[in-house]
Amino acid sequence: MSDIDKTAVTQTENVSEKPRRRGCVGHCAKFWWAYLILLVVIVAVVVPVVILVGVPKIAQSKLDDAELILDGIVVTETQIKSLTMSINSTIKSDGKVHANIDPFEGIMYLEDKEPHTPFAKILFPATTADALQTVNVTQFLPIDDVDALTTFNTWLLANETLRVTVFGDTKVKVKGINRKYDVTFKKTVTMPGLKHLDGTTVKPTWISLEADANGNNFKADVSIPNLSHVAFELGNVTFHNYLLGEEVGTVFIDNLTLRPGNNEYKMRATIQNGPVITALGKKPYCEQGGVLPFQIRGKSVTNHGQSLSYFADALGASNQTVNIPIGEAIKANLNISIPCGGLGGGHKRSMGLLF
Ligand SMILES: *[C@@H]1O[C@H](CO)[C@@H](O)[C@H](O)[C@H]1NC(C)=O
Ligand SMILES: *[C@@H]1O[C@H](CO)[C@@H](O)[C@H](O)[C@H]1NC(C)=O
Ligand SMILES: *[C@@H]1O[C@H](CO)[C@@H](O)[C@H](O)[C@H]1NC(C)=O
Ligand SMILES: *[C@@H]1O[C@H](CO)[C@@H](O)[C@H](O)[C@H]1NC(C)=O
Ligand SMILES: *[C@@H]1O[C@H](CO)[C@@H](O)[C@H](O)[C@H]1NC(C)=O
Ligand SMILES: *[C@@H]1O[C@H](CO)[C@@H](O)[C@H](O)[C@H]1NC(C)=O
Ligand SMILES: *[C@@H]1O[C@H](CO)[C@@H](O)[C@H](O)[C@H]1NC(C)=O
Ligand SMILES: CC(=O)N[C@H]1CO[C@H](CO)[C@@H](O)[C@@H]1O
Repeated sequence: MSDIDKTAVTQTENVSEKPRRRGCVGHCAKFWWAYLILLVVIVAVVVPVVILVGVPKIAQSKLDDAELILDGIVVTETQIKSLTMSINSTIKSDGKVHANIDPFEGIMYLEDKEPHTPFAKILFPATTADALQTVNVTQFLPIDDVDALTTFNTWLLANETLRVTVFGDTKVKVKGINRKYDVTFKKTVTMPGLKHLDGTTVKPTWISLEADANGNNFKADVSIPNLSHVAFELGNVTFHNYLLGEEVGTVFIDNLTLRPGNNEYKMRATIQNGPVITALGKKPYCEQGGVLPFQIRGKSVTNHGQSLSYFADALGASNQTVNIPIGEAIKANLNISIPCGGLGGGHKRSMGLLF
């Protein structure tokens, strides 16, 4: 009792004005119970307000200040209705608040595409508020919204950068306080996109006027640079192949998985000879050794027998121009050089080209 009494007195000394101080002793002694009630009220009201409002606010603002970095995303076992997604991420904060964050389900959506529609739901594990921590998750992901996933893939493929938001409700427990608070985890990350697979190069290795057993008359080494932090297992991919605005054939790349860095693959194609030979005889191509500007655009993606529209439609949304040194390959493989103005009729007939 005396302890509380003393506290109450101390309280009044701080509160009271100096001139009144002398009178306090008697006054305070007489109304000690009033001060006690005041103190109890302060403890009863202010402390819970701090705990219920202040701490969660601090916890939320610390969480808001933290930075999420997506170090890598790997998409494998791609099927029509599901895929496996692995994410390596780092959360950076000032580390000043010691807290534990509960596991939570975070949705991911494109920040710059309204309405915000999740293309993935990821279960994030429990984390602490350490200054730097890595959060790596691997999970089986049913595809709930194939349109949203296709849009994400399309943006990832087309854009130089894209903003992805991770959003989820979770709870935080601050060290020393015996309860959990609701907080919202919301982070927008800018990630590099694939820029239409810019920089893809195709080096012909074999060219023939007659198709092989697969129906192909063209083979090449293709190098696809990956500017993003995302890797995906695509499978067997085919592309429409255009030359000077006209569709001239189909390109195939088998067992394709795009990874960060250079992706070296064999490609094969079935291409109409006529339009290629004609183009080679045209200016400016005949003047620069026959480098032709082909355009390719995704046509189909099949992985282990499953047709994956969320990749095919994304790859099919845009054309990528690839300059291919066809003239050189024809010279090397067929010993034919095509001059400006094209081959004479006799030459064409002897090559079996009637067009
Ligand atoms: C995560 O990091 C590990 C270890 O460096 C690596 O083996 C794995 O491929 C990475 N995964 C992703 C999704 O980047
Ligand atoms: C998590 O991923 C990072 C790379 O982003 C890697 O350095 C680390 O080893 C990974 N940790 C585990 C446990 O796989
Ligand atoms: C990303 O690419 C898509 C498809 O090409 C386009 O519609 C969108 O405006 C781009 N978004 C940004 C932020 O560049
Ligand atoms: C791709 O290029 C071809 C031929 O130039 C054209 O017909 C087609 O409309 C283009 N497609 C897209 C999506 O740009
Ligand atoms: C693609 O993978 C299959 C096995 O999954 C294999 O039989 C085939 O030879 C591979 N094709 C190429 C071009 O690598
Ligand atoms: C690609 O096609 C080949 C031949 O049809 C097949 O052997 C292979 O398994 C396919 N690869 C994938 C990943 O579906
Ligand atoms: C290429 O063709 C020319 C004539 O058109 C001929 O003289 C030359 O021997 C041929 N070279 C080879 C390697 O066949
Ligand atoms: C983000 C990333 O990994 N980019 C790489 C893409 O490929 C080029 C060429 O190999 C690398 O230089 C980049 O670092």
